[in-house]
Amino acid sequence: MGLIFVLSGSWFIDVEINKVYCNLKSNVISSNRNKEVDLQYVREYQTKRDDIKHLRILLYGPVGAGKSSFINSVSSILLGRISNPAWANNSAESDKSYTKKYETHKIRKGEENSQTYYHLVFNDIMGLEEGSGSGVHPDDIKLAMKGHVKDGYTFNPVSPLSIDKSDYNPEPSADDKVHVLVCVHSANSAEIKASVLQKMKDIREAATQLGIPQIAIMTKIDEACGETEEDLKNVYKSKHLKKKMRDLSAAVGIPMNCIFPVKNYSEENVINDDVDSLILNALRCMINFVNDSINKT
Ligand SMILES: Nc1nc2c(ncn2[C@@H]2O[C@H](COP(=O)(O)OP(=O)(O)OP(=O)(O)O)[C@@H](O)[C@H]2O)c(=O)[nH]1
Ligand SMILES: [Mg+2]
Repeated sequence: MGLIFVLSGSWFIDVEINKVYCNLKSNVISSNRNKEVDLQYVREYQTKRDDIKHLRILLYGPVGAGKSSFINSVSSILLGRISNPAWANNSAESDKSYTKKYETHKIRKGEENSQTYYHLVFNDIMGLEEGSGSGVHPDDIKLAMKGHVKDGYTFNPVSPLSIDKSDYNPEPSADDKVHVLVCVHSANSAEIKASVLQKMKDIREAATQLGIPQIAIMTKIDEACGETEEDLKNVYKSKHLKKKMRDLSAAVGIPMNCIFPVKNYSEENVINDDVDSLILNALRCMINFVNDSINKT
């Protein structure tokens, strides 16, 4: 079922933040040891429900926040080499037309001829933008959460998918529905604009009503401050990032212990343990939240 969080006063928030920071800090200190454990956990994960073959993870957030890069990064970590499935089948990254399509990204176990997949799938969507008529329509995200949006559907910022369209799935299975909603936000961006924030709140409320667990990923921590640019292990020492996470928590109503700072693979051509550790920690927590939720229903 959905997680209900109450942020009641700054004293409570401070205590919670400090507790979370202590836990996270000790995690990061032993991060490389945890990486192998978390990697194995994610690779071997299977749901306990017969009707749900894979966890469906839906990413949403402002344009350019790093949604597609997060999917690419997870794929790279699981494959052990840089891979960019969320940018596949597209002429050029700068074209961006592909971001308008709803697509399920599965990650193959092994190389190209393998027919088996990890039990996590990702749905990447068009980014949220200011005002009506641009960016993904929030109603489309709500339909996607319920499993009504078929793969290949092209988002239309002006009007959401309707029941009479062929891209509308009238009878979604438990597998088609979204199992965890991930808000993606950049640590290196200015305050979220009011109209985007309102859309994010609507989406979150709909997810809560549907009993979908929610977390947030704070991307681009490598660009947000000198300490993390120098060394990602400084992530929980950085006062600047702590403030950014606290601001995000207050703005979107996701508690600090459900916000995960990460750096996506963006320019690298080899994988890196510090990048992997932070992302795997986020994935592991996602899986745990979903398990708590789907095993109850
Ligand atoms: N340095 C750095 N760059 C990042 C990170 N995540 C994403 N980027 C870069 O930010 C840009 C936007 O990333 P995308 O993954 O396309 O963002 P998106 O949210 O999918 O964007 P839309 O689909 O247009 O809404 C790309 O140039 C990425 O390489 C990160 O953690 N660190
Ligand atoms: Mg994208």
